[in-house]
Amino acid sequence: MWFGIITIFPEMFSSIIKFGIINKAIKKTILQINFWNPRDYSKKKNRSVDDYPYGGGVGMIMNIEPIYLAIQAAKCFIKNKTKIIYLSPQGKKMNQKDILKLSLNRNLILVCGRYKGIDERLIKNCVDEEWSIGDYILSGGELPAMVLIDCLVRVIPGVLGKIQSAEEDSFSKNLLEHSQYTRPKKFLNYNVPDILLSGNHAKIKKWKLKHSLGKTWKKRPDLLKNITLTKEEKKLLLEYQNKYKKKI
Ligand code: 4H6
Repeated sequence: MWFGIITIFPEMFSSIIKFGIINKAIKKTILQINFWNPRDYSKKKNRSVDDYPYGGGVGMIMNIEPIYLAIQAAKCFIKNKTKIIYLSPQGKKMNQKDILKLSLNRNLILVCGRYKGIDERLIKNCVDEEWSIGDYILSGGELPAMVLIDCLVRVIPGVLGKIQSAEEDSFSKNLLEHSQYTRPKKFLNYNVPDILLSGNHAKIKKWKLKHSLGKTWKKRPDLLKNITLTKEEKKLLLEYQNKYKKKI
């Protein structure tokens, strides 16, 4: 997958490029990231890329031209079909389903706004999709762009290995993961649930599903409204709920 990033702060991205699975994916050439800085396309003496808003008001607005030219340069570089994405608080709030859909693109150009955002004419005429990472305000689109890249890279086949398919299973079911444990079996007086140490794979599978359902019911009941449970799943959740109610 290829990303062209339009940003006045390309250095911010070193935090994700240098570490973890993004770094690994770049080394494996599964992932390529290139930058275009609107300042390089500013025709003003001081390389400025912002100006006062028409109609007055506080703050500055990013000029259309430097961003337009930066996008053109990125398009010329990649040549192939590419979608232009704008990260903004006004975009559609993205979820894992949206990520899976976006991951079908080979190339994406991510436009990172600063100041109070970009001249609307650029968004209307040059942007294909506007996305938000959540209902809160950041000082720039760079962090949302990094969030999007991280989400996309980990669903590219061959980046995560085996873990991924398992993880996708639980997410495609729209459930939270069950609790996880590792060595030691006992720490202070805290124990690992007996079933997980039993070696009985059928029982363990049931336990995992039950606790996946139970966790979702306890922490994110809104997710349960979107799915229909099988008879077996209903039974397991009921068992979990009865045990939980006895404890409190
Ligand atoms: C575009 C337009 C995305 C980008 C305006 C971006 C939150 C998200 C930005 C702005 C972002 C998100 C600049 C408007 C600062 C408010 C950059 N914030 N803003 N939720 N900020 O995905 O002032």
